[in-house]
Order: sequence, then structure tokens, then C-alpha cells
Amino acid sequence: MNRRHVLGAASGLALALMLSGCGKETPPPAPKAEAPKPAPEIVVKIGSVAPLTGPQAHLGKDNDNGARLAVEEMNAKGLMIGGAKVRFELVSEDDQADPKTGTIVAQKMIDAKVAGVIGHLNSGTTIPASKIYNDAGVVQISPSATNPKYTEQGYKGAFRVMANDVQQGKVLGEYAVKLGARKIAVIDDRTAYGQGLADEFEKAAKAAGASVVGREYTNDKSTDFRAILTSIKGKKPDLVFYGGMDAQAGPMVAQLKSLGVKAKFLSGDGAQSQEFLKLAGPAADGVVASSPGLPLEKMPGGKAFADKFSAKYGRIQIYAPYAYDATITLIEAMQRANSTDPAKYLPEVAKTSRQGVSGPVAFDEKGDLKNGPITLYQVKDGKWDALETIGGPAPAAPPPPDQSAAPTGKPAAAAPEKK
Ligand code: ABU
Repeated sequence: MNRRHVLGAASGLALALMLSGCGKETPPPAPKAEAPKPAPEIVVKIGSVAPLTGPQAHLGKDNDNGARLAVEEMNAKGLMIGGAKVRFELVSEDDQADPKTGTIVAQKMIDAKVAGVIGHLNSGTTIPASKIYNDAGVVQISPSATNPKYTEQGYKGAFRVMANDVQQGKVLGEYAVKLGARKIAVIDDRTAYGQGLADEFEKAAKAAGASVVGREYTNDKSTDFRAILTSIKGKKPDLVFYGGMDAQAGPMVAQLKSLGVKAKFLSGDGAQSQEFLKLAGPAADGVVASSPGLPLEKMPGGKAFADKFSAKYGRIQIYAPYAYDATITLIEAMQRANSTDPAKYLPEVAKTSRQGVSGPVAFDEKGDLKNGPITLYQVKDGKWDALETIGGPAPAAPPPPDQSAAPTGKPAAAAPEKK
């Protein structure tokens, strides 16, 4: 081999070595670090049932919108429950305030696999529907059904966020006598709510010394009451009590006035609405009605809630703050249980202790709101004016004086609202 051949072989070897990475094995490319997987997303259905058509549609929409606002706000928080990002979906159904439709809709809710139900609005639908929810193990919180029977059936998943009609009837009966009524006429609409409240009222009014001079009946669809009102006029009562809803109470008050009946008119929460004022017109002035709960302006979160609600849905009728509180109560119980399974989060609903927009929310062993207040209102110049509140939680102690505040003469900043 001559020198030229040797040089040629050497440079060929160098090139081969260069190309082969100096004889070392090329390591396989390092595996890329895996991007963390996004949390799975789940949709959790919450039922909302109320009359969305018919004479009580305005009240049903009020309840439904209260629940909707709560769901929207909770969704905006991007809550994680059981390792999944939860999106709540409100499933709204119309029970037409009819007991039979109420049970059909309740079964629809179970078939749709809702995790809980806000509703129903009426006692007459809430009570039969509660058996269906109980049998399916689904939690139900009614924002507005006040007949005591609802929570007396021993159903572990049945709750309500306002005082009941044993409490409301007693307040109304005693108030009637305090107003000076001795001869009272009682009318009811034969629904679980109307009849139940009228019975409790009658018991309390009689116990306080009044006598019932007439008892008449109507239903929750009528608008012409002149026949029963004429019969009542003949008995010369000094007060007429009505157990029923605003759609009847409004025209009833107007017809009493047109018949020349001077008796005072007293009713319960079903009549204490904006719609009543519209339906009764000028005859509404002087009417007194009770409502379980605090006046909106005295609710701990009342003003903020009313501002948010009215910007989206218009004026609150009666129960929207309670539907909102019921929905947040349900969702917060799921958060604490870290589960949307009713069997797992139900015990957390029972243990609820929170400040709602309407006031403190905590339940007794039956599922009734603890220490629910009742407020009496009177119509003055076409508006409901709060007269007095009976019962309810003790008012919060005033905050201690701020030692650090310099005596500037300026008013102290308002304490942040408890939520
Ligand atoms: N609380 C009056 C309206 C709803 C109901 O109990 O039927």
C-alpha cells in the first residue's frame, strides 16, 4: 500500500467515524414531558319545579329565576367536586300548581337523573312529589311550600327554607285579634296551602278570643267571588281572612270593596306579592298579609340580591331569594361532601349552617328552617310596608368599637357583608 492509499483509507475512516458520532450509539430522543391532563368535566343537573304557566306563573318564574341566578354564579366559580370540574345545569319543569302534574313532573326529574330538586313552589304539589323524590333518594329543598305536612312525613331528603304555616297561622290569628277583630269570616281555596293556613289561622284566632261567623270556599283558578262574598257580607264580620294565592286574593279584595264590605282583609304569604297590588288596585290599601322571612331590606344579602336579580329578571315577587338560598345550600352541601351523589351529600344538607341572602339557613331534625321569622306587612299608598317581624334569629351583636380608628369625624367604613 503506498502513502496515497494509506492517507485515503485514514480520511475515509475519519469521515465514517464523524458520520457515526465517533463510534457511540445515538441515544433515543428524550421523551417529552407529558402535559398535565385537564380535569374531567361533568354536568350535574339540578331540577327546578314550579308553575310556569297559569295564574301563578309570575310566582313560578320568580322561583325559577332565583335558582337560575344561583346556578349561574356557582358555575362562574368553576367548582371542582370529586376531582371533576362541575357544570351545573338547571332543568326547569312546569307543574301548573296541580298536584297530579306535580307527580308526573317529579318522575320526569328522576328520569332526567337530577342530583337534587329546588321545589316545588306549592304545598299541594310539593307534598305528593316528595314521595317520588324520597323513593328515588333525591334531595328536595322547597323555597316556598309552607304546609307543615311536607316535613312531617319522615323523609330524610325533604327540606324547606322558610317558616311553616303552623307558625304563620298562629301569627296571623293572634294579629287579627290584636287588630280588634271579634267576628271573623274565613275563606280558603281548598289547596293544601290555603286550607291548611286557614285552619291554623282559625285555631289561633279562636284561642285568642275571636269567633268565626262564616267559612267559605273557592279554588285556585276562580276570579269571581261575588256569591260567597255576598253571603259573607250578610254575616257582618269585622275581618275577612283568606287562605290562598294572590291571583284570587287580588280580585277578591276589589270585589269586597265594590260590594261595600268594610271588614279588614288579612291573608298569608301567597297574597303578599307585587302581583296582588296590581290585581287589587286601589282596594289594596290597608290590606295586611304575612310572609315567612325578613323584609327584603332587612335580609343580610337582600339589597345586593335584589339589585342582581332585578337587573336580569325584573322585580322580585316573593320567593326568589329563598329559591336562590335553597340552590346555594344544595351546591355547598355537594362541595362539603365532595360528591354530587345525593346519598353522599344529603347528610351535609342536614348539617347546613350558613348565612344566606335571606338570613341564616340551618335545619331542624324534620328539615324545617330553624328559627324562621314571620313578617307582617300592610299596603300603604300601593306598596307593601313592613309592620313587624315575629321570631327569627336573635339580631347580630353590634360590632365592637374600632379601637384603631382615628377620631377623624368621618363615618366608619361599612363591615363587609357576611355570605
Ligand atoms: N307558601 C304559600 C305558597 C306556596 C304553598 O305553600 O303552597
